[in-house]
Amino acid sequence: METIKTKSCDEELDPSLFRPDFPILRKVLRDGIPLVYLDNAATTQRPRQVIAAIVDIYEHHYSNVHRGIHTLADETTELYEGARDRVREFLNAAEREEIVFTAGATAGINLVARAWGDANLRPGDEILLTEMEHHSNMVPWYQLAERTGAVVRHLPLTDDGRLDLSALPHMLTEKTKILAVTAVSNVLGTINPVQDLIPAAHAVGAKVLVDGAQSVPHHRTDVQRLDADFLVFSGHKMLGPTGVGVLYGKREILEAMPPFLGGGSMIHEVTLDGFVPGDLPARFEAGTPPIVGAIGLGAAIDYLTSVGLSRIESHERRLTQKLYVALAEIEGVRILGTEPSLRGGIVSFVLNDLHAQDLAHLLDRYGVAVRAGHHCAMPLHRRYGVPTSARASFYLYNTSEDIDHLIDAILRARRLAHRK
Ligand code: C6P
Repeated sequence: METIKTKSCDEELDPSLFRPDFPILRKVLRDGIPLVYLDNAATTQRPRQVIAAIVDIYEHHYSNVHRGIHTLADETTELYEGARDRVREFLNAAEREEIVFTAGATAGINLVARAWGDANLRPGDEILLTEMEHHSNMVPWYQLAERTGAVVRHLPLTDDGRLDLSALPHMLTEKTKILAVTAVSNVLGTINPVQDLIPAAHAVGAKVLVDGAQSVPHHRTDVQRLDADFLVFSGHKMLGPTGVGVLYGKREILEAMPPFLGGGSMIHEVTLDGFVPGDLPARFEAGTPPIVGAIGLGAAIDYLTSVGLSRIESHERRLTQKLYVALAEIEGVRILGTEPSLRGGIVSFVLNDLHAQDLAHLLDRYGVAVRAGHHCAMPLHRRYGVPTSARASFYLYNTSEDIDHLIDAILRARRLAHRK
């Protein structure tokens, strides 16, 4: 295993120390233009240490898990279950059985909507979402409502991109069976007060699912302190591989849930008459699980832990502050959402004279990678009266110069667009 440069916890994060770990950041695009990667909310890049862990397993240990009685099967099972231990520790979950490996955040939400939702919701019950949810935290609940006759409601947003908590008392009621809310908006960057929403939901007897896709990679998450019932996230947004994610669920809730996917590994016994489901967490990991993905995620957690999440968070806050101020100085720019101190490292914006997708295409000419579109949050964009936006999002390897490049590229893109 390669070593990772660590620094004292309170020292400001210096991205130049970590950038050499990310081979792709050395990529030079056409005409010798260096890559400026600002699309981290979509997916992050991987350090050598994570790539090495993946290569290591394929070269030295690889087999299926939990099945074989041979050396490779034992080694791979040990690595896979070791990754589960890393995730448990990272989230401060009470027990390793509460960590279910999934294909990603979307798969985790669908699992809960199917397994918990189908078993617990009745016609007229309410599912409370918010208007800022990613489609992955909307569509599975709409599908659940269609199956069960439950009703979906949405907590509204303020004009400046926060949850409108004044609506909470009449939206969160005894009818609410589950509140599903993102911890950080993938468009506005807003950090939601999930620590207050969870006790409020529990007070009316509702369960809470936290969509941690944009929070777990950037902010310290303690599921016991939060008292979250469910929390989901994806490995690829935190330096890990694609195709792996995590569903955290409280043991007593997971134990009471019927399995969702059926297949190998999730059973105690199968007869010609039926089956007896297995124990946690295998009950929810039918079939061959994302073995290499999970092990890669474990390596990513090691990397993030050694850098320090609080330093990553402060670093991103500095970058966000700088970008916010610089964008606000450009004429005709509208930044979606709230002030920098209330948001993570995500800034979405629109220009009054250039379509977001056109802007992103032009930025790419200057080497700057941002996302443009509705970011899988169409209702949110509708709420703010724009069909799409451009989005810059940061991670630990982004530098202050990346923002200078972005601003310079926006100004050049605008000039180019108007020259045509
Ligand atoms: N958002 C973005 O560019 P998956 O695709 O399963 O790894 O993650 C889904 C998901 C769920 N919740 C939130 C808040 C998210 O941001 C995402 C993924 C990416 O914003 C891809 S659309």
